[in-house]
Amino acid sequence: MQVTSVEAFRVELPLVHEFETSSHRKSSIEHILVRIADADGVVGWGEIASPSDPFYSSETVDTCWLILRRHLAPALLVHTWEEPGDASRAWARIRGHNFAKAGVDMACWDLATRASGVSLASALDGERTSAVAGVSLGIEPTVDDLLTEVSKYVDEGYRRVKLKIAPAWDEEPSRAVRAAFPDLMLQVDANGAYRYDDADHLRSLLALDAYGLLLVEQPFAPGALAAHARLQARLQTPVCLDESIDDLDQLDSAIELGAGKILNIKTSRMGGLTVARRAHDAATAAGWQVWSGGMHEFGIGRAANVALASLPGFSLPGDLSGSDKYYARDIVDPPIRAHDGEVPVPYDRPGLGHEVDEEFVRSLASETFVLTA
Ligand code: OSB
Ligand code: MG
Repeated sequence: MQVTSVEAFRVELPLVHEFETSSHRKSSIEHILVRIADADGVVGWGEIASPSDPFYSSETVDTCWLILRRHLAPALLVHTWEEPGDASRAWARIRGHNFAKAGVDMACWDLATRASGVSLASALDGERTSAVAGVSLGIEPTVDDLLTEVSKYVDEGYRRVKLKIAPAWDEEPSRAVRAAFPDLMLQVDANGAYRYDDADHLRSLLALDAYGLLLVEQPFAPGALAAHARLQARLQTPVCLDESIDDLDQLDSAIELGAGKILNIKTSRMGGLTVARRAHDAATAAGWQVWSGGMHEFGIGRAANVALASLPGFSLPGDLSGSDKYYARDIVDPPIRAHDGEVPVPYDRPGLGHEVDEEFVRSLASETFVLTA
């Protein structure tokens, strides 16, 4: 395959409900949408789901825009590839910038699978017909507000809820949600807000064993693999890594150290579907469980996450809610929806399985560029 044009759009959508994590609060999300085409006019779409601020990772929308325009798009335009899994060879020399890479990699998978008329999920060797969905709930002003949010999604059929936690917002919300929903699959995500060497932090984390959680996600800073291993040795609840794992070498180190038992696989954080699929293979071979995480994706990135979650090892519910949890109007048709807490995998439609509303994307774009071969 040979990509002959790369077009990019900066698009911002308002969130239906403000989202707060241990680091900050947001009311809208800006992502970069990537449209590639080949000489036959086949089109593929990808989404660069980097946050605007460098609080989750060092990337931002601005750095992604720059790397895409200056490095990734030019490299792709001179690269010939057979399989979508080989497209990423175009940028093998470029270190880091995984969110930017993930959007281009996704567009290549979409283009190749549309060209051959197969679904992305079947091209990835997916098997699951639906992905069990879970919602990720931000830090709320009060525990009562949180319980209202949890009730809303439980009533909609979601069977798993993830709570964002931070020091001083951990035991109380966990206890309250567990008391109100004894059978709910419940897990927490600290986004690295704790330190192993802080006695209060450690006490709060160890206390979480009382609430029957599926997992505790990323308690410590990304580089703190040894601290995660020390915590896992003392905690019954499985430790899950998110920000710590950007590539397969870090995953190898985490497995070797026993820094957890579960991996949150995000297409964006791992630099694309190609690496994410390998992470699934390596983690499950080592006896870790995996699940599909999200970055508040619009419909393109969300569809890619659903396709990835069709792989057999995705045994835990993902952050795969319908796009209506976040956005009143999405940029794809049909929109992505959960039914009884599950998102169906569209094996019967080519590529991502959802058509991009190009007119809507163009009308929303605050900035665009096109590069051609
Ligand atoms: O840590 O999983 C995270 C959103 C933005 C940045 C980091 C995270 C998240 C989420 C949202 O938890 C999950 C979703 O997209 O539903
Ligand atoms: Mg996380």
